[in-house]
Amino acid sequence: MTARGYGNVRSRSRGFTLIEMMVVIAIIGLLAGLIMAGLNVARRQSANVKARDGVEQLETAWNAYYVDYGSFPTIAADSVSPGGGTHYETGRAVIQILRGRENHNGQNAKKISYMDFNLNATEFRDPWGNRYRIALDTDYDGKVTAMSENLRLSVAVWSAGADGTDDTDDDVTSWRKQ
Ligand SMILES: [Ca+2]
Repeated sequence: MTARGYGNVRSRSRGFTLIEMMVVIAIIGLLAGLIMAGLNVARRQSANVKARDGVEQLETAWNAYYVDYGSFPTIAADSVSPGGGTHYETGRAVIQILRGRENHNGQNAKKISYMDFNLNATEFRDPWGNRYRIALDTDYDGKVTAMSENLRLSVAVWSAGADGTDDTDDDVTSWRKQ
């Protein structure tokens, strides 16, 4: 009895076989893969939250601007025309107007601060490095066109999402609350 028990202890302490080592390595690899996948999902979600925050801040800022002034500025400097209709990007002129510290061609003449930006910021980019897009109802017909959508809104703001392309599933928009 004693001798056999001793033998069992010896065989248990002989270490891992090659197959056992391979199984352990495979399991570690699998776990590492799962952790990396989880981190990627978390990173994507946090970027989406950040983009939504930027979109909502810009939407709120422009709506407040309209309440204060009763009109929208026409911003030649930051105009873009993606697929028809004039839109604005969050470049220098938009930032100057919304931060309200300096005067941009008489726009925001009361110098009201609608949004905070870094002191030296000349543009405002989404988490994927692209400027936000803004559509303002500058002809006051109660509608704006944003990407391929006609919206009964006076302000529409969006980020093109991770792929940097308008009108794809990953866009973050002020009118679709995902
Ligand atoms: Ca997109």
